[in-house]
Amino acid sequence: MGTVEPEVATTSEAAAPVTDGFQLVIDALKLNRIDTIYGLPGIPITDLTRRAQAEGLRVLAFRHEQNAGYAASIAGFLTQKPGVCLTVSAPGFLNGLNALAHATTNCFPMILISGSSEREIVDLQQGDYEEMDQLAIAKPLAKAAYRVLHAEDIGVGIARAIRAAVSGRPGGVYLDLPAKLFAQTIDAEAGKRTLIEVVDPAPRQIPAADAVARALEVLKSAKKPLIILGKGAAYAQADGEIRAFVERTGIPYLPMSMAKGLLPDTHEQSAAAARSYVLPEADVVMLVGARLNWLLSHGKGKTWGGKGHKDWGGQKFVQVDISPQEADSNVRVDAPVVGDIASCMAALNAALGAAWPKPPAEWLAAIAERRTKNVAKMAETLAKNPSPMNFHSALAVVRDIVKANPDAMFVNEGANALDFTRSIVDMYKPRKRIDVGTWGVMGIGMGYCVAAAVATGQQVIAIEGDSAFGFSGMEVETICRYNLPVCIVILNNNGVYKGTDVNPTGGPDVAPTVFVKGARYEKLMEAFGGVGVHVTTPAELRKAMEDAIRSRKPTLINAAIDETAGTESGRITSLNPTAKKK
Ligand code: FYN
Ligand code: ADP
Repeated sequence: MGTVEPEVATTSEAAAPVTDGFQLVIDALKLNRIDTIYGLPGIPITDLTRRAQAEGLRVLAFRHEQNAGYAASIAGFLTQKPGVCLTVSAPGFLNGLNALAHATTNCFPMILISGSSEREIVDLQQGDYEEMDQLAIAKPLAKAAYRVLHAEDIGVGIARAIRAAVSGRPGGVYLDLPAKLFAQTIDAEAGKRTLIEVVDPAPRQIPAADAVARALEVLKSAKKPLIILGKGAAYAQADGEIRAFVERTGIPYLPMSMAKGLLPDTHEQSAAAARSYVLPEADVVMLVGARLNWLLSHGKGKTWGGKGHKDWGGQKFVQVDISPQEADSNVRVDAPVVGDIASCMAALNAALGAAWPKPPAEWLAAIAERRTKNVAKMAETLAKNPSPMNFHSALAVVRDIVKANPDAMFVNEGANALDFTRSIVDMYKPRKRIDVGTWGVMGIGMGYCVAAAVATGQQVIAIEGDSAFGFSGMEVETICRYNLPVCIVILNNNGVYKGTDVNPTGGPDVAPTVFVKGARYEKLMEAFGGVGVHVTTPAELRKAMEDAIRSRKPTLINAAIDETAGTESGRITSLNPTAKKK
């Protein structure tokens, strides 16, 4: 165990103060107002975590690097500053890679900093401790990847990493720091001069006036216009401009999962409850920070009114995005507006004019009719109180609790636990809902909880499938260690999708989708000093959630629900080649 080294060490032969690699990394982060590190100590970065903490950075140590990485990635989404994840070499680095790729895929700014082994030995493949060419491995998964070999270059390395992470389309950046670098010493004054305070790391990108005019012209031609808001719109923190545009045009909008709450889900222009009606019916669709990827059926096929799987439904698309390459990635985009969303929406609002015609009344009435019908159907389902409790009766409680606590951060992962929650639990404020994202990944849960609590200071509510929770469950120790106001609700139906599969051979192993029946997950929280509650009814769930929010204590509520509840692959059964609709 090393001791904490002084900020400025002095060599025996020279009186001039010197600094070292550890210190320069910390100084460079601080200079750029990066105040939190999510990571896991070990060789060669243990002293970096100690010294960073001694210097006033918040260093949050996790039990597995993947969770620290997911935390960093979502901190980037929530704050527009790169979330930093710090790991050891080879295995720790590899554990962090999943999150790095996740950040890149989801357009979240994140920097994965990993210690690495001695270059000379790695390159000659002489079998070093944790030998691995990490830079080469990280490159295809990152938006950018850099290695720093000399202490004098640390300032440049951190500056480049920050710019790459947050400018243009945000993404994951890898920064390779070999062990030897940390111990290098240089003159302290000279070292200070090498540091860079990044000026304007995410420069505004103003859209061209003709692109804005074209977009409005296409929109104006619509009989059935629709706006789709994606998580890029949430990231942009342009909430006022977005809301103004939606309300001034009167166009119905559909929030993608993490854009829920950008306008309150109860907004009269929300078409969320008429999704499968508006997508094929709309004639002009404006995408704001949303890609036409699988989550939007690639803009074609039956979802969009096309005749076959790949058939274009005939819609025109307007796409507001920071990436000039995004348009036409799946179907033709008639009016790309390239720029940052804040600047684009401001320009669109400025060009709207006072007399923008509202969409035809028949379109709005048809949507309202579908919405009213679906909302009424949902209300009927939620009012039931079956025994045992099921997804709906549990989520009816969660819906009320979130309504009463609109500032709470909301984490959600699972299959059915994700899909039911998304459509049942309304969000009221921007950037409150954080979930599995572009990949539908399981495992973001506890990392997101930690980062959401730390980055926002708000109460966190996590709705977890029992399978999803398992990917990061050990981090309840981290949540307890930092005493974070996190209330985890596990919707426990004894398995993946549901708990009723049987082994067709009659052999001793249970089916691959089945877990220990009646597992007592709440005891995991109790083991570390948090509050664990086992509930079987909506009333018990309500009380447990209210207690958790009132006390702000780390709480895990194990909500036992009907093990027959749930469908294979939730709402995305069509992607599962062998799924039987059950
Ligand atoms: C939505 N809906 C509502 C409401 N909101 N009804 C009543 N009231 C309210 N407030 C209705 C909506 O109209 C839909 O019905 C239905 O609920 C589902 O809405 P959702 O969730 O918006 O739509 P859908 O079709 O599920 O969206 C497609 C999707 C989504 C691909 C965007 O499924 C998704 O985000 N999936 C992510 C899945 C994932 O990542 N899983 C993790 C891997 S799980 P209809 O209009 O009648 O259709 C591994 O197995
Ligand atoms: P969703 O899954 O919610 O549909 P996506 O992740 O598919 O959202 O899309 C997000 C889009 O937002 C990406 O294409 C990305 O380039 C874009 N984006 C991210 N940040 C900004 C920003 N500040 N300004 C403009 N576009 C942005």
